Amino acid sequence: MYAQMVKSEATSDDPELLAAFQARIDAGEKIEPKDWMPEGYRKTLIRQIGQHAHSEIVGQLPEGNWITRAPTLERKAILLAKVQDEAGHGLYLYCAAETLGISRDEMTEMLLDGRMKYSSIFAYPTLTWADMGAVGWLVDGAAIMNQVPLQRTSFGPYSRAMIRVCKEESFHQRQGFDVMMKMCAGTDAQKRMAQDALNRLWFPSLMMFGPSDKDSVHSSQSMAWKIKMNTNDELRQKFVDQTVPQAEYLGLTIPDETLKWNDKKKGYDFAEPDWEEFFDVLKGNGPCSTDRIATRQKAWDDGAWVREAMNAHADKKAAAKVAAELSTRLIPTGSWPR
Ligand code: FAQ
Repeated sequence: MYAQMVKSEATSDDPELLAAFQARIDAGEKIEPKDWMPEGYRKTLIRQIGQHAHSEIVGQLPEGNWITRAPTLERKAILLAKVQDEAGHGLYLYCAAETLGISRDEMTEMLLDGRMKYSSIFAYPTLTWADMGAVGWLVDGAAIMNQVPLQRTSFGPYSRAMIRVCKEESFHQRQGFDVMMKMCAGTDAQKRMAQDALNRLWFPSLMMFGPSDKDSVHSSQSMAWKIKMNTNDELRQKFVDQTVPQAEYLGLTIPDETLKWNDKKKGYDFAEPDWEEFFDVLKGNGPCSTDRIATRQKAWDDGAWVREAMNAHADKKAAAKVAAELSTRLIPTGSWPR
């Protein structure tokens, strides 16, 4: 439905402008906030960047849960830094979306009332310390696979935000793999914990790339506009091909009996996630969906007084500026009382 809407909005724009816009995209030029853009391009970006920002913010919750329970001071400091990075990613992304004419407040309200989504992966719980390793290894690994190409996306502010985000995600992925290496070299119980984390998070990680290409509503238009650089299935395949040898190195088993190297395609054949479960999570029925939104709602409500105070301060400063300008215009400086 959205694809149809995007198409009709795009065609309702002046065809000459549309052709010139597409030519800029095809030539690899960056589109900047003040440039002309089709309404559908703007809306698609707000949807994708906004959802991406919400994912970074909601994504802090499953990890924040483990800061007080990290096994050593060093692990605590590392996890704390990672969670702070995710907050920073959310903020760059909200800023990038704001250049398209929507405010962070509006986007937050849309998340809270269900008009905007966050990544399905964060609707799953983190049950043990090994999940902190698996989140870094698999979830950040999937995020990097998706976001490295987005550094070349056509919208300037989004592509520039992605450059910094990817550098930090790469550190996150390595810290997760490091936790997994430690667990896998530890006691039998620790290794079992690592295997259990992989078992629970493998398919939800594959879902992060979105539905299979045949069910992806936005891919073709988004790729024509270079908002997306690859299809969902292309990136999922690359992720599997990269991750299987890493699991072998750890001595862990990917929970997929059908997993097999396919020499013809030079990649693995693998089982699809349960798409029914995926679409159910998208409807807000994931194991932690209610809790995640309730936590964001509480943070939003608790922060209301800060937003009000900052707005009042900004209004006061603006009023003082206008008053100062008026007074210099009305009273010539030479005649100011001494
Ligand atoms: N979860 O037509 P498509 C991270 C929705 S950041 C929820 O294929 P599209 C960092 C989609 O919105 C992770 N919804 O859609 C971190 C659409 O619904 P709508 C976030 C999903 O946009 C790590 C419908 O399904 N990354 O992890 C999902 O072309 C550790 C149809 O799908 C990004 O956001 C999903 N997994 O492709 C933080 C990257 N997949 O909007 C903390 C940027 C699909 O019409 C700890 N985004 N949907 O109602 C993208 O690359 C794309 O938006 C896709 C989806 C690939 C996610």
